[in-house]
Amino acid sequence: MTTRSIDDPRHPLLDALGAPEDVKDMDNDGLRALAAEIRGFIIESVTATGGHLGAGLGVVELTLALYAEYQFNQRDKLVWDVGHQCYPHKILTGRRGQFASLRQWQGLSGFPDPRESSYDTVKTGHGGTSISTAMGFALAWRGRHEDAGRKAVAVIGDGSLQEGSAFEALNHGGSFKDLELVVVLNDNNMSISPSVGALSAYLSRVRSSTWLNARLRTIQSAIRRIPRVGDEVEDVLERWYHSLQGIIPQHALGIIFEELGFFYYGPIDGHDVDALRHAFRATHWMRRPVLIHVVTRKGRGYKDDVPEATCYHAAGGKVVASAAGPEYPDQGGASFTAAFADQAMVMAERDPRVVVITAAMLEGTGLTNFQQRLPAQCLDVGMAEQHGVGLAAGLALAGYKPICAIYSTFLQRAYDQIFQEVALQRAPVMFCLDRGGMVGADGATHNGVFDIAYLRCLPNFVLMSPRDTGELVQMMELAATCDGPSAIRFPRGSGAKPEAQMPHAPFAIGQAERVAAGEDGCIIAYGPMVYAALEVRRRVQADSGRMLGVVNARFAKPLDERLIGEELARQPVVFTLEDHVLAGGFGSAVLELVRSQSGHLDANRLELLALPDRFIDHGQRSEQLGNAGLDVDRLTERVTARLATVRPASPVRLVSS
Ligand SMILES: Cc1ncc(C[n+]2csc(CCOP(=O)(O)OP(=O)(O)O)c2C)c(N)n1
Repeated sequence: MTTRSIDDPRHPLLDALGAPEDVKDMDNDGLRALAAEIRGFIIESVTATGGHLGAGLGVVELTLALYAEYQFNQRDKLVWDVGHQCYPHKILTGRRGQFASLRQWQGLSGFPDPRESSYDTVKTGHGGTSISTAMGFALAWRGRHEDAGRKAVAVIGDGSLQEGSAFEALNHGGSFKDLELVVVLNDNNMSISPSVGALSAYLSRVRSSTWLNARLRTIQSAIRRIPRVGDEVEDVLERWYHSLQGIIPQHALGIIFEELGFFYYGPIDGHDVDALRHAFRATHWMRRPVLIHVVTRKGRGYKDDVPEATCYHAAGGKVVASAAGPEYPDQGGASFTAAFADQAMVMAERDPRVVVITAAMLEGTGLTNFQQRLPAQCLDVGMAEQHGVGLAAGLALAGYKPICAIYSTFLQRAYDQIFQEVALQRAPVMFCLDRGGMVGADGATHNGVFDIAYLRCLPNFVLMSPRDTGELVQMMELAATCDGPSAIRFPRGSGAKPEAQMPHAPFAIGQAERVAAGEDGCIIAYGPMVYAALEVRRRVQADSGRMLGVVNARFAKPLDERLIGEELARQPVVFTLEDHVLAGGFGSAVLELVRSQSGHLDANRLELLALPDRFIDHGQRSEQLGNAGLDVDRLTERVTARLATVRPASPVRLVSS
């Protein structure tokens, strides 16, 4: 690890800093120098470990100014939206020494986590939630009459502000005239890629209102000359702002937010510590919802002169060696994401009715090239999963063939749209759920381990998961023929290399595949866990001579009742295997099948291998799976232990693989 010790001579101010409140004793020159140290530390540390680089670099001054003006651990509360920008906050709150372990197993989380620090209000990773949470604190204080002068501060990016839930919170928050809620809008005109949509265009107009900016600078420098800013001056300031509304273009004063009941302050330069501190002070006396519009540059300080589309949203970092070995199942082939995007392009070029929908995840879902080549067939709806799914339903009902490319974890946002707009109408929307299963370094907020459960209970859905990238292509073709909704889940990372993939025979909806024969038991695996099952089979045979059959389930709904029923009827023990929680998952579906045919099938022969009923933290996927008892080593142990309880069958026969 290249990260320096915390006594690095290049960070004297950081070394001298005790509690984050110490920044209150620093003058603004000192804060600027501290900002430079923090930036240098983040760049060096995060380019080594990997992690969210750009967002944190953009809010260094903002974080310092917040800590200089508020009292977060005692009086006020700070809620970061998404949380990927919290590295400066973590550094200030005593976690600098742990940055070498960032996003590694049992290391520092890349997101806020109250288990790490009492300065972290909530554990987050999904966007659009901060205003609601902060408002909850503000309302609770108000209800207990503990709110006087106490601020609940939400820091939200312009990308996350597009989430429906953020708008819902603005709508509700603005209706409380006396709520001590502060929303800091961190506007860098970026989501992961450049922000999209009408709100983004509006914010651009506000930002470019140079006339207004010039006046704001005048106001700020006038106030700056006053040693202690009294209520009287602030009152004048507020009236001045309101009087400006009559004479300048309305959009320039954040009229949207004003109309929603917030006092709007801005736009201000989010890298100007003086301006930030004055904004916080100037609004501190106000007993009403306030929105402070701060303009920052994402990735500030890191190769500033190199224009980069994603402003270094995330840095890859070096591959961190781990005792658990390489990530599993990362088998050296093309990534599932790339295979999905290539196939989507093939289908879209063939049929102009095919439209892909992404919710601010163009890069993550592999669709950048698609968008460049077929822009008319690629809709980036912004960070708005609910709308994306509702839109897909409408398009499908109108004769289009929408493919919703949304990560398994983020699709949770759109659950009611999936139910009503899609399932209830039997709208033929194809969901392609990337990051199904353990995702690694992003951890518990991002693991996509609930989708089978939340989709399987909805009538009309077909659920499938490919064993490899070749089967993903087949499944997308099959899903395109469905007359109702379908969902294909596939994992992060790469599958088996093409030459290592088993042959791909055509198949129909609900048809599983026997990939290896054996009479001592059978593993019915879902998705890429099929390759893990084959490896377990190999090891079990080598260790004990017992031969397991392996079935590629392909479908969690509808199940291949005939094939699975046959295995359950003839094998001494049947294991189901999935990278998903036990409750409601693929194994649960098989158990339900057994119960529905209890006259014929014996539930005691069934053993469900799935994720336990707890959240699993960040680390490499191999470590996460190991912790859950689902890596190949532990699977082999668990399967061997169960096989020891049943009599071996003979003779052993090997059909394939
Ligand atoms: C509900 C949800 N959808 C998608 C994401 C993926 N995501 C993480 S950060 C991000 C962009 C956030 O943009 P913004 O709020 O403007 O913050 P910035 O990174 O620009 O500082 C997205 C889309 C997420 N975290 N949560």
